[in-house]
Amino acid sequence: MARCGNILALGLTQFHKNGIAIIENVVAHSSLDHIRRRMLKDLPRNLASPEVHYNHGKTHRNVSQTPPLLADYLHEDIWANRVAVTLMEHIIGPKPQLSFATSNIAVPGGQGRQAVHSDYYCDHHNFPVVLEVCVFLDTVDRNNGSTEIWPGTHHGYTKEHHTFADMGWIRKSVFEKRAQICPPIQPVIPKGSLCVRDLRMWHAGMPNYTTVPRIMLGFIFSPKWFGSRMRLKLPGAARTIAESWKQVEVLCEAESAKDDMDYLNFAQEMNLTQKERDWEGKYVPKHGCISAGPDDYWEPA
Ligand SMILES: O=C(O)CCC(=O)C(=O)O
Ligand SMILES: [Fe+2]
Repeated sequence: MARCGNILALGLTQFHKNGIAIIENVVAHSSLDHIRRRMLKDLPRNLASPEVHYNHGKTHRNVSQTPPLLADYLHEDIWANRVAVTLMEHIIGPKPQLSFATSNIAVPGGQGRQAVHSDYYCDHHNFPVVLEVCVFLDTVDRNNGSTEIWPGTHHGYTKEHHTFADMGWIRKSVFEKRAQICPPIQPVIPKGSLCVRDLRMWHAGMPNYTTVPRIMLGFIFSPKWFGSRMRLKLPGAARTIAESWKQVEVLCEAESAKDDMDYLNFAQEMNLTQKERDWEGKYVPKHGCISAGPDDYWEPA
């Protein structure tokens, strides 16, 4: 018990100070390897698809890929990890809702890097509400594209500091100033860890200099009162498993997907507002369409 108490106290301290808590040794390697094998097998088909979703431009080769949404792959220690959920419950309240699942793959051979950005591209409350659990399927470091993170940037910044209305990229003058107080880091994160981060915290996808794709799964949680408008689409058997987890509430579309669903073609749209998306209106995140240039990222002097 004491040990659990310590982890919780440490995790909460890290989270509130930095906007991210990294917890080691909480995911079974067998769960990670199982999903990793399948995703590596899916990757060529994802890259060949006309619908492939590149983040921050094509040349950087950071792609989103839907993880396998099949019953066998719904490992609870990844999708609804109890240590992560306990930490989240102490931040955003009981039984967080899971409404979005995706991944980012840093494909070898990419040029450049991502812009310094907050994933919270729109107006938000000034306290922690939307959290992401990130799970790397292998150890990450500077060499294979550990995400650059900007500790403490979940506080004190808003949409006012963004370059574009709906992308979350941070103005150069703002991140240059921040770097003088607290420069970013690329942490080493051992396999079996997970990260709980505040969606407001700045970060940037980095190059993968190895020949092995770096895969990071991302699961978005929010409190019930927030009323996330996003929904997962799971086939019946997977949905039954997800809905059996007592510690979280998994939000699914009203109708389950067919058992032979091609999950690679189901890319969820991000909506971090409390309203339905206005498909006709001006609010369309253009995250995937524009390449980041040197004015969008930070380099030490
Ligand atoms: O792949 C990564 O390390 C980060 C990706 C990311 O932040 C994004 O696409 O929004
Ligand atoms: Fe991001």
